[in-house]
Amino acid sequence: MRFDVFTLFPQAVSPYLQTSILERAQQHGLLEVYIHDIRTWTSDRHHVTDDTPYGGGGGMVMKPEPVFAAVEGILGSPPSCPVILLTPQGRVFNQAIATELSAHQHVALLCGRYEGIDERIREHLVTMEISIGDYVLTGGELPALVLIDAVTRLLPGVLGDPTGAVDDSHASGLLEYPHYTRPPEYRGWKVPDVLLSGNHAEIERWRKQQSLLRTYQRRPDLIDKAVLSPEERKVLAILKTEEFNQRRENDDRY
Ligand code: JD8
Repeated sequence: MRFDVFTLFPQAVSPYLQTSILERAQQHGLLEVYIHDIRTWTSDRHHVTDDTPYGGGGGMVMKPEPVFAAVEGILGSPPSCPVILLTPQGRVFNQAIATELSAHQHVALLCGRYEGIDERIREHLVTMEISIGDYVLTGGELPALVLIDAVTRLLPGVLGDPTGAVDDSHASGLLEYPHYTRPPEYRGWKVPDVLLSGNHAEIERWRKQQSLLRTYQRRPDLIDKAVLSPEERKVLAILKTEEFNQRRENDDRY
């Protein structure tokens, strides 16, 4: 899969792509990322990329000419791939959107800065708008990296272990069970006995139960959406009963 990232801060984007899974995916030819500095597509002497907003108000707005020149110069006019703008006004990114995007051969990512981009870019160049969540960032570079990371993990052959992606918390729709590694006891804190038992059926049951319990306690919204097996529904019903009984015991005391 190929990504073209258009940004005024290319130096903010490249380092993360040189780490672990993303770097390996590129080495294996599964992922190609081209980072384009929008400023190099300006045609004025001072390489101006932003200007004051019409109508007044604070801040600066990214000018249309360098952005159109960059995107169309690299991808043609009109581009044949989706052109995604990272913006707080976009669809909120999730695992389903990541899966949807992973089906594409080629995606362009446009990173804004300042107060944002001239609306004509959005209207006539951008084909999709994505936000990575409801909090305020400084620009679209981190969102672009988040998107590339999430999508790349879904590409065939990227994760060494082919079960890795399906085991991920948001892929199964449930949160992950707790993980432990050596030593078996640290500062008096013990690893749960079941994990040292060597009984793989028991371990799997424990992990499934922990996943359900954690999701039920921390993200009940995910439980409502998750597709649960009859066995998982049974475990969940028991967890709810236990919680109910626990609450009654507490209530009886007060
Ligand atoms: C792009 C500029 C700064 C500051 C309005 C737009 C995404 N989930 C997300 N949070 N923030 C962004 C994001 C923020 C951006 C730009 C993405 C370009 N800003 C803000 C407040 C005033 N601008 C984002 N995706």
